[in-house]
Amino acid sequence: MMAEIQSVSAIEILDSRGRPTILAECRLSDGALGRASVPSGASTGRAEALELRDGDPMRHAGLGCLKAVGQVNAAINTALSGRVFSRQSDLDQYLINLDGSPNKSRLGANAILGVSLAFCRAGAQQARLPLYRHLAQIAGETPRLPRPMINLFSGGAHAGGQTAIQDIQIVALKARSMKRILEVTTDVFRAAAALISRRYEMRLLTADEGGLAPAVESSERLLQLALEAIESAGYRPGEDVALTLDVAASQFYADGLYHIDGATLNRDEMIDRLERWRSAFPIISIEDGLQEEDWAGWQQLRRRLQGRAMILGDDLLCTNPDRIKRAIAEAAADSLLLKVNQVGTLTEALAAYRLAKRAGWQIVVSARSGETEDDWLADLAVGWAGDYIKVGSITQSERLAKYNRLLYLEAVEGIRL
Ligand code: 2PG
Ligand code: MG
Repeated sequence: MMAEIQSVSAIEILDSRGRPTILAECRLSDGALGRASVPSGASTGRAEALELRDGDPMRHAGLGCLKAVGQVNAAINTALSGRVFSRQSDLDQYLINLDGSPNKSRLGANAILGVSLAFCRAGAQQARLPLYRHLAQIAGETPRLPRPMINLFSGGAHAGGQTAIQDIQIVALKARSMKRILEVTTDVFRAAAALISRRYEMRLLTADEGGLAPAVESSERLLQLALEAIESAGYRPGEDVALTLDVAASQFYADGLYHIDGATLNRDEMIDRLERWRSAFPIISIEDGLQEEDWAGWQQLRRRLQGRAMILGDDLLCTNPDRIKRAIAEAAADSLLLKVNQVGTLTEALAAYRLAKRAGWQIVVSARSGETEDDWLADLAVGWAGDYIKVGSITQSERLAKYNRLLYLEAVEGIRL
């Protein structure tokens, strides 16, 4: 690849929560054009790269992205125009150096990621490859479909905090195709919706990622409802359909304790509770079961649940290679939630991915709670051969853009699970 950049540019657009984000474009001198938009989290980890926001209370309650847009249109465009890059990693390293800060706070991780992704798309167009094939070449992987963990119930920061834990997701374990996985998922989703409207006479309100968000009394009640929904849809819990959790424990941790559904638990009690849930429900993965700085607690949790549930690090790891190295060395997790915008460039995300893979970890490629209709994440999960993908529920188009792309790659490009 020899890509001479003619120009890069960005505009401010809105994400699925109606908050500003960035759409970036990269034009190469041979005419190839790449365009990509950047997602944004709500339950963010403290070690994430900095998302540059305007802080101007007169626009979008301070969440505007005009500063980041300005960085792309001015400093980044001036630095990149006329420059030739032969690899994605060269462009990304150039951006990292241009920013010069440890957490991308000067140019903004949103500005940098927009350019990194737009350049990748332009590179795919130049090579006349679908994006997933271009990404597979960059990573040296063989494309395959990831198995989705699909949001059924939401709580926490994505649903107004009506229950403590953030996501209860379903995984169609036996399904052999993406088409079948989505059939099974929609069956369970419909059954869950019917169950809560019948039992609680609740309107079917959905949360940020499109999951059902009934105001039931506890997280455990949601787990029971999920189990009932699987059964009433005609599937065997734990055999046909399993559950995965994003506890997002940092969100309800304060003053050294976990404030969960009316109880106050210390670390050991929180681990006991997770183990009890693991025994009572068909849970195959627990994300952020403890708060993001409790490395010793994570070790304990992993020891207790090893082989029974994936110990999946999101806020703990923030897709940050240094934190992943530490977690491998200390046996604090055994799976990586990969969110490219937590670290800010494709190349750093790939480094995170490779570290985790080399350690024998499972990889879950993840969207953010604030998403756009862009579908690059599906191509990334396929091109990098992620084990799982987590995109949210099946009711909103910023989520379906990714599922529908996976369906397309299966049906038209012949990619398999
Ligand atoms: C998470 C993500 C996606 P957010 O915690 O895993 O569900 O949420 O984007 O708000 O960090
Ligand atoms: Mg999470």
